[in-house]
Amino acid sequence: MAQKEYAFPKGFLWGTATAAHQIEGGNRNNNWWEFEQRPGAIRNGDSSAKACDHWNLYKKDFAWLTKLHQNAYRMSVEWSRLYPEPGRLDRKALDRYVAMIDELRKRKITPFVTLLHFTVPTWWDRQGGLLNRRREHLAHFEEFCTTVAEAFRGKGVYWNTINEISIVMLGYLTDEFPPAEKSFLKAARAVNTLLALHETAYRSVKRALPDSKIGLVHNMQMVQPLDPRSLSDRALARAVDFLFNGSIFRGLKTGRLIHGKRLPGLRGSTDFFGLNFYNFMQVSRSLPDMVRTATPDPTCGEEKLCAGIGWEPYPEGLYLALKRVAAEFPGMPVYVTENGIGTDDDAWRRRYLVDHLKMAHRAVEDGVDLRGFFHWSLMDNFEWAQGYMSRFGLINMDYRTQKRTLRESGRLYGEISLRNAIPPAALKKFPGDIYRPRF
Ligand code: IFM
Repeated sequence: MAQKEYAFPKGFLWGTATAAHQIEGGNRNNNWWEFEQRPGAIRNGDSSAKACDHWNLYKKDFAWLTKLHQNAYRMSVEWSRLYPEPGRLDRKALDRYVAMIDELRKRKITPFVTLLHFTVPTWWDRQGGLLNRRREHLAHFEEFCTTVAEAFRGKGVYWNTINEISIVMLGYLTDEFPPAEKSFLKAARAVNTLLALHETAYRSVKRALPDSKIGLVHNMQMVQPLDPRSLSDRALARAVDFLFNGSIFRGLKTGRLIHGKRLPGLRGSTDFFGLNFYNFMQVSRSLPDMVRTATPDPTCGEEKLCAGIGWEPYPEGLYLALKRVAAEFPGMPVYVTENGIGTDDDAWRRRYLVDHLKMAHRAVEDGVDLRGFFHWSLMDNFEWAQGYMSRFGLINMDYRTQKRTLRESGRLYGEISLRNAIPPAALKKFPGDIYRPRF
């Protein structure tokens, strides 16, 4: 039987994704930098001080994009770098970001720019941060978004407003994110502020650049009851799904915040959907912390604990997530704005990539208007509370020397981008069925 061809639609975007704080180095004016100073907050005491020194090495890093035949790249602009103090714009920093965008364009790479990827300026955080939804407080973000939009005018940028509202919310449910508090009430309030920040970004960029394409980026959590026969597990799964996914979808569709009040301008405030997909969540009151992100016996290549973070791959979940987005937002273009695995086992990374792309392809065959795929990430980087231990890159980082070395997975991804299809050799190497967790 002839081998199935996994070719993607013409004009498909192939990219990698990064975020300023994780790669640039030198971002000391935001809430994450403050969090990093807390003893024990970051694994092995790692710090983002230098990270990949991308702020200085961006040209070299972008040359890799060309070598990998990329036609798109997702990056973020660091609000605290442009506005280290309220109302004071650092023009030199802005010029550097403009130079980055120009460098990408010179290389015929479409930039996707995220306006808020986890970090907020320290001064803004001290004024109430994500718990303050007052108009004057949000106006600072509006100023930042307008500045960036005007600076990037005419440069063919696609815009991502906020990265992963539901993950930022974890700062109010777990110790892994700042401010590391535990309060459902505050978590819900933070989600509302983040939705308001999304609306602010959408409105500011549209006002400055009416023709621009702007989308929210959502990390879809596939939430399942640990025991599908248990009423209580099923009820918990529904509640958690609403908190992580449903509240965001409903906000975009109806303009309602988590408590049901309407926010003017929120309804319909996304031109495309940015989907980040990594893992699943099984929930039950009987589990420690009520949740687990890997089955008791995952395969996961050499490492028992997938991703070093304990996430078990779930390729089929990407297909299901894409189908859900298409059902929630019929006819809306979708981009997979992140997908990848933190592992030292690069063969496993290649399998992960191939398995997920097969599922993305299946969604396309089913009619999902998927327009691009961004692998997380271009190179290993500062993985937040996990520090540098979790390696997500197509490029290996030696943090001591700043030497970058292309991994086999990088070569494979380059070939996929060049062919706009999964190459036959990769299909042969990772044949048959995708990896399936044993739920
Ligand atoms: O590194 C993060 C990124 O900042 C947001 N999405 C998930 C990635 C892997 O954890």
